[in-house]
Amino acid sequence: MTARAFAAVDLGATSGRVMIERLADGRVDLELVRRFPNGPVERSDGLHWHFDALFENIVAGLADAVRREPAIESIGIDSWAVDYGLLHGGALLAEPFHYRDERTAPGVEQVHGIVPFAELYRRNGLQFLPFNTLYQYRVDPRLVDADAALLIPDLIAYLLTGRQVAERTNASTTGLLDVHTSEWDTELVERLSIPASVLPELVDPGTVIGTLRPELAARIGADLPVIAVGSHDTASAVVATPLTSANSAYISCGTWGLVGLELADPVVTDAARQANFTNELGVDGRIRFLHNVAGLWLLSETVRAWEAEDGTVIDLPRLLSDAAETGAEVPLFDANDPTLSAPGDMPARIAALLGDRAPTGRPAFTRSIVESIAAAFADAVQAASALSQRDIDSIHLVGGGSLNSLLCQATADRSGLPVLAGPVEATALGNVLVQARARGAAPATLEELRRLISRTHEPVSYRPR
Ligand code: LFR
Repeated sequence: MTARAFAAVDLGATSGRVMIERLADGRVDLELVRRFPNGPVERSDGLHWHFDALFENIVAGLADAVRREPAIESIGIDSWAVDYGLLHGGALLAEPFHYRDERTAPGVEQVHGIVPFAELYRRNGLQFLPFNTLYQYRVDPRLVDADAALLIPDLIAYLLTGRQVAERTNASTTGLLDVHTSEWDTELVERLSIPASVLPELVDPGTVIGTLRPELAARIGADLPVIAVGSHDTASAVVATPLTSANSAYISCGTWGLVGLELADPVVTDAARQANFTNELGVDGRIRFLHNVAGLWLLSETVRAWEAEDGTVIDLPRLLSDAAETGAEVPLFDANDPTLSAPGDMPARIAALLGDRAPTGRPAFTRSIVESIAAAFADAVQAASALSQRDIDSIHLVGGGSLNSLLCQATADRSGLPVLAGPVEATALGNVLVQARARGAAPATLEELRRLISRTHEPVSYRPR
């Protein structure tokens, strides 16, 4: 059988990738074409994303992909959520802000002053995160000059095709989507004095957004359609998480660990609000009932600080194996402590939380981080189970974290549940499966798509000890 090929643009908070994925004989295989660094850049007015560089890398990566695989049929784009670019007359008004920028505090106060959080939660179903788009909009002085506000994947799709849309899974992270109807909550938008005219038409994953603008088609070397996928990276990751039953929880672990369940209906109870669980929209109208836990961010920022101190690159596998030797009896800290959110000296901030319990050597300090993340994962799985009244019998851990065996084992040990790790590239796989399905090259239901993933990517199993 000839393979059907698709291109995935998958942007994470620390790196972006362009990948080719091929479907043939009931398998889906990946080829990495280009990986490029990403991260916060400090400007005079705060933390931003280096958007021009990202876009250039995407276009160059797509051109490479088409050179390697002329049979590519379409392009899908996913990224982290909540951040956006403002457009006026089709031009970007400013470089998009990074969600870790700390300018949003007054926005939170203003929004909650107008719509108390309990009401907000009943309307949008979102956990409180200080960077949710609606808080960012409130403090963005340029919003009044804009004629469109596009989340990052939608912004890229617009620059590629010329069409402005809001893909629904990611739109659900703005806080402005009605959790019950999945439409813009126009009354909420009005109460918050956000100009409704900046909110584009909503589209579902699988919709053809448009075809490449002629000048980009010429650079990339093909006249390809851009198809909306689960453009929120976590939505794409959940598509390709090989959940086998309603009793499986998932952890999509990269910079963040997104811990939760896939549900048919939102849970917006007082208890869910108090536990800070979110009801983000998944592909095919499923609900991603989950909680954000600080994931590998804590480790990568720590390693970054140590590397700056040493002036050399740290061998991470070596550090983790040394950490494995130290034993699990290390002090724990709250991985979700708000003081750990911004970039900066992570070891010092963690040490401040641990006080005189802080381990002195780097391996034990690393172990403390890994065990604290795992403990937060286990707590979130338990909370998801209690809040949704569902028994959980296994955890699927996907994304970059699935390669960290110390973290996978610690999560199994602390939750008392088997952890099934992988695929590491769940997000890119989910991105492509939705494109392939839209083009008739993959089966119709999420369950069938997940069976395709389990056939191709056998998970690594960690039993609780
Ligand atoms: C993961 C993620 C989370 C979102 C956070 C910020 O990459 O998309 O789901 O809460 O980034 O956008």
